[in-house]
Amino acid sequence: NNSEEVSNDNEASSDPIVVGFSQIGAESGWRTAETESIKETLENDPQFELKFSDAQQKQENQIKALRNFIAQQVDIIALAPVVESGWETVLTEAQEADIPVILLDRGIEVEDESLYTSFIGSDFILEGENAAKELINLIGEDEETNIVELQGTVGASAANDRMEGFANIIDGNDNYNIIKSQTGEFTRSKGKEVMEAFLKSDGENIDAVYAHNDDMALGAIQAIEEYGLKPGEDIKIVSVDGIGDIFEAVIAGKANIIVECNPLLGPQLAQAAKDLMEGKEIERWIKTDETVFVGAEEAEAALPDRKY
Ligand code: GYE
Repeated sequence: NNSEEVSNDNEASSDPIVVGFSQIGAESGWRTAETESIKETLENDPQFELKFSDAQQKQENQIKALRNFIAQQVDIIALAPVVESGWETVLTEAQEADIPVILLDRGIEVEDESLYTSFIGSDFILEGENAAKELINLIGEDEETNIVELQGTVGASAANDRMEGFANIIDGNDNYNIIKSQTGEFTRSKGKEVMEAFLKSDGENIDAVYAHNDDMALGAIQAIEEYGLKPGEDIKIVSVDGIGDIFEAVIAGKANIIVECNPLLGPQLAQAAKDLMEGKEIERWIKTDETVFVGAEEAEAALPDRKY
């Protein structure tokens, strides 16, 4: 009796797991890398079928996409939520349709935690704390330091928590002050624009930039150069993500500290989806190991192994 073989055959020919993924958009190098990771993993694996939807930064588009996925009866919904609030209604609809929702990379605020199964992503509060600690280490705790902050997308968990984490540390040191804080929407162009405005009003008073992502830091670097100051020297730069371009900037001495945030979430999503379909319990928060790089030497040493 070859029942084992038969069941293997069944498995190989069984329907793929249909994953509907609502992505935020393409605002940053980080997000492009995340999209690629998910497409590469799920599209190259015959066990999966991926339905991909780009929301172009709009929550209403994400809600529409989720409703489409529900109507199509996908097996699993993966959601990278642009903002934290406003998800109750559509997630209740998913729950009523018995479709598990996995949150990817950003978190949400809901009273009923059962509205999603799991969160795959980073600890943004910790990232903010690490950014502040390393900046204080670099400059020295006794130095009067005026910081300008480039915030991510308004209402996004990645922005709220990176702000909170940074403040947790800075608040404990009277020499360190955030003199300006504004959103740069996680983009290079907006980061540059906001930095130009900061320089115009506070020019020579700015000692450091804390950018919630690398793209805004890269925009700020450009603004500082155009203003006639040296980024990385006159104005220290710390940012979060770890994309290729910021490594190049740190190696060139134009930025100082990289707080890594891993966008390559495809493999973890695939694993979680398989486990769920097999009826296994999955972890509530699936995290990745992340690190910090300080200075040109560390950045240069790490560069050959960088994957995004
Ligand atoms: O840091 C930023 C992006 O949600 C963690 O969104 C993500 C953030 C990332 O656009 O670059």
